[in-house]
Amino acid sequence: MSVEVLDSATIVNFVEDEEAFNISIRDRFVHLDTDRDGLLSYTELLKELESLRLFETHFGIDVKTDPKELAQVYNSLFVQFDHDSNGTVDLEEFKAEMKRMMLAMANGMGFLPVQMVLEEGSFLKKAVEHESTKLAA
Ligand SMILES: [Ca+2]
Ligand SMILES: [Ca+2]
Repeated sequence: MSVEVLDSATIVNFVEDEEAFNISIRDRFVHLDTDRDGLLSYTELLKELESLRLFETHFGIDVKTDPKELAQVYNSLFVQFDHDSNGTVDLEEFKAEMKRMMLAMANGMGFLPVQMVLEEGSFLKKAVEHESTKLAA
């Protein structure tokens, strides 16, 4: 875990760099697919949804959320990922939905940088790393 500052440009640049984004998506997918069947089950995808911290934080402030409510939201997110409703999320579904979610998140941030606690290997962390390699180059 580390505290990083990110803004909407960091996320948008990352998503729009198709090569870097695709590599990260594949990495993340393989990492989440713990039983290695090439598909993400609800439990497997849940780890990703939790690391995105969509609901626990709001502008860096921890918000307490009812676990029951949270489970419902995660459930409906899973349905959103599972475009063909076959009960699992494949790589293409994962990629399409992650892209959409990241852009929605960037939109919601506006232009103000946000401080967030990020997990190693999580998607937002990758976005921050992507930005710093670009600055170094
Ligand atoms: Ca799996
Ligand atoms: Ca599916």
